Amino acid sequence: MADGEDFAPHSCGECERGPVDRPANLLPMSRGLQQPVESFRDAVLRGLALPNKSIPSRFFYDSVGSMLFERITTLDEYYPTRTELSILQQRAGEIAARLGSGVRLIEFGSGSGVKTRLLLDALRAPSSYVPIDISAELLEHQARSVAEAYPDLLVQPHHADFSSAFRPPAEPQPSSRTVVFFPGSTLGNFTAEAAQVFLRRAAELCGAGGRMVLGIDPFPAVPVPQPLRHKREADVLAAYDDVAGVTAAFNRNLLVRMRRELGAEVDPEAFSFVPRYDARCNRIESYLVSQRAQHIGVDGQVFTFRAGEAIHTENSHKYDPNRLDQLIAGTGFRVATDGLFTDRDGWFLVVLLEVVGDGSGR
Ligand code: AVI
Repeated sequence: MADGEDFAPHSCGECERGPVDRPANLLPMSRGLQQPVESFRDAVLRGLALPNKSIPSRFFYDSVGSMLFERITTLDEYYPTRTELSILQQRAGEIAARLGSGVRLIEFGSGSGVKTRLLLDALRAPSSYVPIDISAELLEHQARSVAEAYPDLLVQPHHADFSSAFRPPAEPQPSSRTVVFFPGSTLGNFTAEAAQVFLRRAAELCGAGGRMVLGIDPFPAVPVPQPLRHKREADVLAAYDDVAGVTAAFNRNLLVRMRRELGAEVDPEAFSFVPRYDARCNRIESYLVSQRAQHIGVDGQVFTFRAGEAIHTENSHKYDPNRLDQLIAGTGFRVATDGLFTDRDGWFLVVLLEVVGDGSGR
């Protein structure tokens, strides 16, 4: 399929207005998918056949899951979103000044949210904004809303799976440098190995002179002079175990999705949601645990569960701020001088990375 031909039918009302009122600064969506991504069906059949059952966390985000995630970001317990926002509210100007004028801003994940806007508002005459996302529908919708809000900015949505290799889009117009924006501590959902591969690809994508603005969830907290509240393991765990049960519903939605999309015979309520902090890997691990011995049927296959047997649904890695060099080493980036931006209590960290050499890591 040629570039720009892959818009999914979509019924948000805004997009139904059609090409006539497509903003002039919104370029057609380009495609960078190099290989077909694994479908939900294939991932479920593969994951439930493993000795340690698991389903990749990227399948959380259907329309219901995305809504539940939005609710998570507003929960009292879920500190990452509000603390990262507070950092950007206070320091976006400073960060933007370090990035310079005329940059091409590439965002992994199609943000049209507050964080993207805080950075775009602070940047001086950015040359273009390139949101990259696996969901063509969401991407087109979000890209349009940024294009409408910033009529002088060229918006170039790119449909790709940023967690695997992809062909980057050609630059629509010359820029001073490429900057990758990856907020929200989404890097934490990758394995350590995948995070390294991802950062390496991002450095190559940025090339010489490139920068990355990366949001991560530090644990232990970043040392600050007088924190009002110390960040404890219990705070990290509580962010994934909210009292209202929204994170539990977010996880169980995988089973609801299996029923709806794959006709699976499974009772989501027969699984409890169990998050736990693993100190060895410094991460929260999330599980759906079978409350009893049971069979579940998916697409003609039967999977047996013992009472207490779990489906691993997500890892959310935390990063020791004193060991950032380990995370970055060999990726083609280094932490920029004075490149750590944290909140008053040191609960979140926005890191400014700069490309070493041409970003190839050599
Ligand atoms: C998107 N990601 C960074 C979230 C996290 O904190 O791992 C997803 C999430 N899972 C449960 N709550 C939030």
